[in-house]
Amino acid sequence: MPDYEWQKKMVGRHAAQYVSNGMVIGLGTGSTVRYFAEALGNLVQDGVELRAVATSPQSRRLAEDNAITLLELDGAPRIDICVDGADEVATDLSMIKGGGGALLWEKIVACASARRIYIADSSKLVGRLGRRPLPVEVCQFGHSVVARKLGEHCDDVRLRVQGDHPFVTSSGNYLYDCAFGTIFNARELDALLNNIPGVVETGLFIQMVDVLVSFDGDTISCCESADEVWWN
Ligand code: A5P
Repeated sequence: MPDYEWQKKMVGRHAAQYVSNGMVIGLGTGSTVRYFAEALGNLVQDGVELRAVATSPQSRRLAEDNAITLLELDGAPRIDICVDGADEVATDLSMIKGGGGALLWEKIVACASARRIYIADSSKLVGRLGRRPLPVEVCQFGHSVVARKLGEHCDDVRLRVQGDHPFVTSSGNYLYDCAFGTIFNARELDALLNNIPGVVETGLFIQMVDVLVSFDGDTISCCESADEVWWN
C-alpha cells in the first residue's frame, strides 16, 4: 500500500519549483496544499517575495502560518499560478473537487490564474470520475427543492453537515454530495447541473489542468495533457 501522506508531501514540495520571485499565487485548499504552503514558507524565509490569494478560510490560515502576504482576489494585480489539490483526476484530466467544501472559490481563483498546477497523491487517479460523490454548491434559499431536482439525475443526494448543522461554504451556500456513479460525460453533466436554478457551482473541473503533479509508482510524475497520463 503506497504511503499517500508521503506522496502528498512530495508533490506539495515539488510544486514549489513552479514558483519564482515576485509571483502572486492562488493558494488552494486541503491537506496536500498544506505541504506546498510550507515549502512556500521556506522560500519566504530565504527572501523570495511572494503574495497569495486564498481559496478558503483554511487556505488563508495556511498563508498566515507561513508568513505569506495575502491579497484579496478583487485587489490582486494578477495571479501567476494557482496550486491546488484534487479529489479525483480522470485520464482526460477532468477532476472532482470540493471534498473540503471550497470548490467555488477554488474554481474562481483557478479561472483567474495564468497557470494551474494540481497536486495529487496516486489514490486520486481514476479512469473515469465518479468513484466518490460529486459536491454541488447550492444556494440556501429553496435548497431542498434544488436537491429534489438533483435527485432526478443521480442515485443519492446528501446535504453535507458539520455536527448538527448543514455545512455552510465561504459564500454562505450549502453543499450537496451527489452520487452519480461513473461519469461518462463530465462536460454534459456539468452543463445539466449548472442549468438548475439554485445550483451555484459544481465540483467538476474540466480542462483546467496545466500541469498535474502526482505519482507513478514510487516516482513523481508530471503531465500537461491527457496524452501524457500514465494510469488508466
Ligand atoms: C477542497 O474543497 C478540495 O477541492 C481539495 O482541494 C481537495 O479535496 C483535495 O484535498 P486533499 O489534498 O486534502 O485531498
